[in-house]
Amino acid sequence: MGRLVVVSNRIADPRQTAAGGLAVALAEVLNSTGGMWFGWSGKIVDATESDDVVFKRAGPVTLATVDLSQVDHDAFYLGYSNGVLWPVFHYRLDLADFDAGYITGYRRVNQLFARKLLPLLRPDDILWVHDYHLIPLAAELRALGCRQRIGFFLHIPLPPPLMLAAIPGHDWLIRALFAYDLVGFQSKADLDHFARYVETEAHAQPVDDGRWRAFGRTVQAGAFPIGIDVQEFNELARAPEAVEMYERMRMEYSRRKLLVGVDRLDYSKGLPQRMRAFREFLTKNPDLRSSATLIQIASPSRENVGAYTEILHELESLCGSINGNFGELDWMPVRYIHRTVARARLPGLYRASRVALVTPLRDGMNLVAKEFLAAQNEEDPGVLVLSRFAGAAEQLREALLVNPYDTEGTAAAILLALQMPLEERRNRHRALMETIRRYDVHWWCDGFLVALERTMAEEKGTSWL
Ligand code: GDG
Repeated sequence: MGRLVVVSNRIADPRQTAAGGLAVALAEVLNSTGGMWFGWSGKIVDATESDDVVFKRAGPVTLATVDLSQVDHDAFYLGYSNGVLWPVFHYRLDLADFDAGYITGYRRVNQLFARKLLPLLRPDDILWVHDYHLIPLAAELRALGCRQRIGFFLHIPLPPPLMLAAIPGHDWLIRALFAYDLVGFQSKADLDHFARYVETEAHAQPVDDGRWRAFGRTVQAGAFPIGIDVQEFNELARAPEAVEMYERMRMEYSRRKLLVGVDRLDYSKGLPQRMRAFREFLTKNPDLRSSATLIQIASPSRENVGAYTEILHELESLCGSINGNFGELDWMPVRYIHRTVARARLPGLYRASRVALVTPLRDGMNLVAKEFLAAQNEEDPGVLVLSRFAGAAEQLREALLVNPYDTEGTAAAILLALQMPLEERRNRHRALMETIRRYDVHWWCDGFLVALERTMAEEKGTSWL
C-alpha cells in the first residue's frame, strides 16, 4: 500500500492524548501506519498573512497544516459546517441557518485545502478524507488533476433523503461524493439513506456489490462502524491516574450508586431529555432517591454557535432545579461539570459507575458507549443505557436500548439498570465486549483501507464542479 494521507478539518498530535472522537481514532490509525495528516492548524489569521503549509514531525507522522482567515473560518466552519450540515445531518432542520454566503465560504476552504494539498502528494498515495467539513474535497482535487485513490468517511449520521433535500444545493453536495472511490458511513441506516437518496433524487442504479452509478460516475459505498482501541483503553484504565480516580470515586460514593454521562455539550446528545428522565426516575422512586447520583460531564464545544448557548442554559437550569427540588443536606442528585476532564481519568470514572447514560437524540456512532464498556470490571460490570438513535445501537444489542424522547421509558430503564442482578450484568457485558473487541478501531481502519484499495480504478476526469 502507498503512503496514507489523512485529511480532516482539525488535526492533533498523535503522540498526545486528545479529546474528541475523531481525533482519538485518527491518532490511533496514523500511529500504526505512519503517513501524513493534513488539516486546519486551529489558527485564525489575518487574510493578508502568508497561507503557506506548516510541517511538523510527530513520530511516524508528518503533520501538515494551513491557517484560515476569520472570514473563511466563520463561513466554512461556524456557518456551513456547523450551522447547516451538523444540524440537518442530526435531523434538526429547525436549527439550520441557510445563509447563502456560507456555502461560498465552505467551497472556498475546500478549494484552499485542495490547492495546498495537491503539490504534497506522491503518485501512489492513498487519501482518506474525514467528515462533513470536507465533502467536496475530492471533487476539488479531481478538478485540479488529482488521480490518486480517495476515500471519504462520514463520522456523523446521514439523514433520510427528504431531510437532505431541504439543504439548498444538496444535489451538489451528494454529487461531490461521487468524486471519491469509496464512501463510508457509520451504520447500515446511514448507508440505506444514501442509497435511497441517490435512487430517488439522482436516479442512480446500484451496479453491483455496493457500487452506485450516477452523474456519469461510479462510487463504492459501505457501512464501516468505527470502534475504539480496546487494548489501549484497558491500559489507560490500569494506569495510576485512572486507578486513583476510581478509588476516590468509590470512597466518596461508597453508599451510593453512580450514574455517569460524558458528552460534548451538544444538542444532539440529548442532555436535557436525559435530565428530565432522571428527574422522572427520582419522582417515581422516592425510596431509591438518595441511593443514586448522576455525574454529568458536558465538555465545552462550539461555544460561538448560537444553538450551543441555548442548550447550555437549558441544561444548567434543569440541573439547578433538580438539585434544588430533590437535594438533601448531605446529597445532591446531579453533579454537573461543564469542563473537559483529562482523558487519563475517564476510565476510572467509568469503572466506578454502575450505569452509563448514553442517550443522544441522534449520533453517528458514539464512542463513549464503547469506552464505558471497555473500562468495566468484568466480575462486577456496570450497565449501559443506550439510545436507539445512536449508530452504536446497531451493534450493541445487549445494552438497555431506550428512546430518549420517552421520558418515562428512559426513567424505567434507569431503574432497571440500577437494580439489574449481577448475573445478567455479566452476561450482557460479556456479549457487548465480544462485539467491541471484534469491531475495534483497527478493524474499522483496515476494513476501510482494504475496501478502498479494492475499488476499481476509474478515470475520474477533471470536469467536476
Ligand atoms: C463524532 C460523532 C462518532 C468527551 N468529553 C470529554 C472527552 N470526551 C471524549 C470521549 C470520546 C469522545 O470525546 C467523544 O466521542 P463521541 O463518539 O461520543 O462523540 P463526538 O465527539 O460527537 O464524535 C460520533 C465519533 O465522531 C467518531 O466517529 O462516534 O457519533 O458525533 O472519546 O471520551 N474526553 C476528555 N474529556 C472530556 O471531558 N478527555
